[in-house]
This record gives sequence, structure tokens and C-alpha cells, in this order.
Amino acid sequence: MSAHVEGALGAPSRESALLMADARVGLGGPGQKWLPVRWLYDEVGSALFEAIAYLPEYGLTRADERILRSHARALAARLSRGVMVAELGSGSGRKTRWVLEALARQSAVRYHPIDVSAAALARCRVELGEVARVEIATHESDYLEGLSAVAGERGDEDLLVLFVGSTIGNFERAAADDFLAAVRGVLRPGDALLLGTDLVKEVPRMLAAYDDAAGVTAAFNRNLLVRINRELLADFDPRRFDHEVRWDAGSRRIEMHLRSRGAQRIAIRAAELEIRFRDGETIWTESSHKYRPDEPAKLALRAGFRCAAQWSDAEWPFAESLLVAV
Ligand code: AVI
Repeated sequence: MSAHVEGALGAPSRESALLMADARVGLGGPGQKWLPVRWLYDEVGSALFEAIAYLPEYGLTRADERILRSHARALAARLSRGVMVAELGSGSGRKTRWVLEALARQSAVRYHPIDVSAAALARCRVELGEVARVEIATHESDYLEGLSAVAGERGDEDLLVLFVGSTIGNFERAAADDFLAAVRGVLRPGDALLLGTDLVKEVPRMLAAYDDAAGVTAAFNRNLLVRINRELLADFDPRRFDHEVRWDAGSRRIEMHLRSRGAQRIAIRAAELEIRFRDGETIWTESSHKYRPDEPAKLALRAGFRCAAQWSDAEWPFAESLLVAV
């Protein structure tokens, strides 16, 4: 995606206009400064997130991949033949390969990755385009809009929705409930949702996963300021913001913040906004909720699913839960 402000103060692109509105609300008001997590993922942010998946400290993606690889056949065995697959967030496609191959052994598969990023969808096509007996139809849209379009296209076949990688963890808990209920609203009884959730583990291990020694996650976090400079003509100096990671035990979540080094004033010209930071004041840029092993089943019940199976990883506590719409 390449959203940018056209000209000095000309008409912004749709994405930049949304970023501007969020900057006004999240940075312009009193109290804790914050920005929605989605703005971390411009092209550089998405590439940095892919690099994060290789970090020794960040075992989440590899655990998810191991589970999908080891249990893809067991998953396929629990689903009806000829199931249609929709994936919320196309990711790199690497993890999905195992599931698609297992399903395609049973019968031909139609796979619908849904993502707001055209670049991510293009990478997914390259990664999965060669899987035998799998036909890909990409949807460049937000998750619910894309899922409704996919559901509208199908005939008698059941739908399997993949929401892996613990992306659900980046939603606030109440928003996660609402989101799963909205997904359920698009589905028919018997359709399935494969939900990936990162599990609570030792605090030092979780902190290290979001504050790696090579500084890749810090770069991922600071890149948000670079993006705002570029798209909203702001003058953040990313070197004057420290990457800070916190564990909130009450909410069971990792928080990422950008902490101001010293008092500073930042101009966001496209939004005609001046923001003041006190020394040590932060912008809260991401929450990553962690779950107890029994939580996905409870989430499922609240949203109108039952948990039919759960697979987990021994090396890095992570769970994939197969939720069936009731
Ligand atoms: C995409 N999401 C599940 C990642 C997470 O762990 O919350 C994003 C991430 N942020 C920092 N490192 C990885």
C-alpha cells in the first residue's frame, strides 16, 4: 500500500485521511496518547513484521506454523469435503500452505485470502499459486466486508475461516468478542473458524519477544512515526522516542509504546495539529493480548460457536482452536 498526502497540503488519499482522523483523536486530546494498531503496517512495517517472525525471541509465528503443519490432516478430517476457505489477513501464505494441501487431498479447494493490502495479496498469490487443486480468489477489503462477499458467493459448501497468527490478540478483549460475533453472523451453522491464540507464558519471555536484541521490533514500532512524517507531513524525530514494552498482568497483554525523550513539540502539518509531549510521555501503539488455554472455548461460546478441537505447541505456548458455528 502506498498512501500519501498529495502535494504539500493537497487532498489526502483515503488511507491518509483516515490516519489523519486517528491522529487527531489519538494524539490531539488529553490523556494517554494512542494510535490504532493498523497504522504499523505500511510496506516497511509489513516487511519488518515478516522479519520479526524469524527472531529467536519471537516464537509465535513458528509455533503457529508447527501446529498447522503437524495437525493439518487432523483438521481436514474434521471438515466436510469441498469446503471453501477464507483467510482473514493473507499473511505470507506459508502457514496456510499446510492446511490447503491437506484439504486439497480430499477435494479441490477454493481459497479466498482477504486483506486490505494489495501487496500482501500479491505475495500470497506467489506463495500459494502453485498448490495443486487450489484455486485462489483474492479480496482487497477489510475482513468483514471480504468475508460477507465470500459467503455471498458460495453455494451448498461449508466455509472454513482461518484467523491464525493470534491477530485476535491485537483487538481489545471486548472488541474481540464483537468481532467474533460479527464473523459468526456471516456464517451458517456447521461452518468453521480456525482461531490462533498466543498463550500466556513467563513474563520475561513475553517481554523479550517484543523487545528483541537486534532491535527489529523497536524499528517496527518507530516506523509508525516515519509513516506519519511521510503521510501527514509531521516532524517527529524517531530517535527521540524509545521503544517501550510493558506487561499488564490484569489485562494479560503486552503493550508497545513510544516514549518521548524529553519534552517536545511536534507539528503535524497536514492535520494542522501541534502535539506536546512531556518527558517520558508515551504513545500507545499496540496491545497484544495473551490467552489461557481454556479462553478460546469461552470466547467461542460467547460468539455462537462451540470449540470442536484444540491443538497446541509444546515449545512455545500457542493454541489453534477449531470453532464450529452452532
Ligand atoms: C500480528 N500480531 C499478532 C503480532 C503480535 O505479536 O501481536 C504483531 C507484533 N507486534 C510486535 N511484534 C509482533
